[in-house]
Amino acid sequence: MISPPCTMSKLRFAIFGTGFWSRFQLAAWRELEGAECVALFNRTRARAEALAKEFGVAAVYDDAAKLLANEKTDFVDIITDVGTHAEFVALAARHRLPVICQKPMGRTLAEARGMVDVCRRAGVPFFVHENWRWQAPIRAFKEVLASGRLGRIIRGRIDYAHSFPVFDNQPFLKELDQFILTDIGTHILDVARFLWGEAGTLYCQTRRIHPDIKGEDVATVMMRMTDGVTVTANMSYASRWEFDLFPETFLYVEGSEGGASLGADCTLRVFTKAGAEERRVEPKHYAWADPAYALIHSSIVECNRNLFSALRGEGTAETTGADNLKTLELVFAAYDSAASGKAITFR
Ligand code: 89V
Repeated sequence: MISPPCTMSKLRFAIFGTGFWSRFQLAAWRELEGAECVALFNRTRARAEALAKEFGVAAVYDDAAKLLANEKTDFVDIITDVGTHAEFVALAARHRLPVICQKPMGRTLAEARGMVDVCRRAGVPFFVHENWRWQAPIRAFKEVLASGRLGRIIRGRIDYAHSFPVFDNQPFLKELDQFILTDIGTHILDVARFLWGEAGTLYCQTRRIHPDIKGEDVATVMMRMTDGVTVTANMSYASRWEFDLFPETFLYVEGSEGGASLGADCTLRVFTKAGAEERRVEPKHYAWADPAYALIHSSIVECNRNLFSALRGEGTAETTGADNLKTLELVFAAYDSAASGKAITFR
């Protein structure tokens, strides 16, 4: 059993859902002083019991309503499948509890809007656990953009193309009618917004290459951002490269005074008239991380840190439910565009 760190004035929370992702989320919470998981809920009780035993969580439930009725909690962290997000967010809101929900927030834009609304009406903070933008190399790339060194920004590109068998650890992904845009597109289009602001127009093409999955596993999204920058996002779980660098995201930007790229092995390269510089942006390594997902798992800690500071009233959360609706608007517009073959205009 892993013993909890010594902390003062803790916020007590419950986790709903103890599948593949929860153990990393729970381990990441333990990196922060002041957060204490007091109860786990899972429909299959045995899975919650196993996780509770390993992490020393006191209470286990197979009924989420009972958990909230019995336990004193300060917030809820929802890590269940997307089909149950709305129900559990509404339950937490009825208990006047702040709530964190995994991505994708909802199955449809209407459902997600309803979730934001339910929390707004209950007066409870609502956050989406959108961790991708918290990856250290992506934060470093953003700093280069914000420095102004590249001059006027002309074009950006995001590449996330791998052949890593995501379905092995998360078999439910095979069953999704809408796959890559809801699973990775939520992350990648959120990164596009984080780096380059809001989109004015969007055009998308999708494909299915794996024969044994329901949804699309390739998506190409092209956007014109409101300030005129053109951004292309290439996503694939069917592309075989010489070296599969899952889960790295490659970034490129062209500016009037220089450019930057984030490439293999988290290598950040910046070039201007003054010359070129290159460095590796090493993400923090945690012993509990799955080596295949280490880059993402370290970003869970930073995402939790940001949301936790907001929960404590000490900082501002980046990925509120309201903010994440703008990312989901892009995701679902991408499906609309792929179905119609037409570009979508937002504003
Ligand atoms: O982080 C995620 O959303 C995961 C994975 C990287 C495997 O797609 O589902």
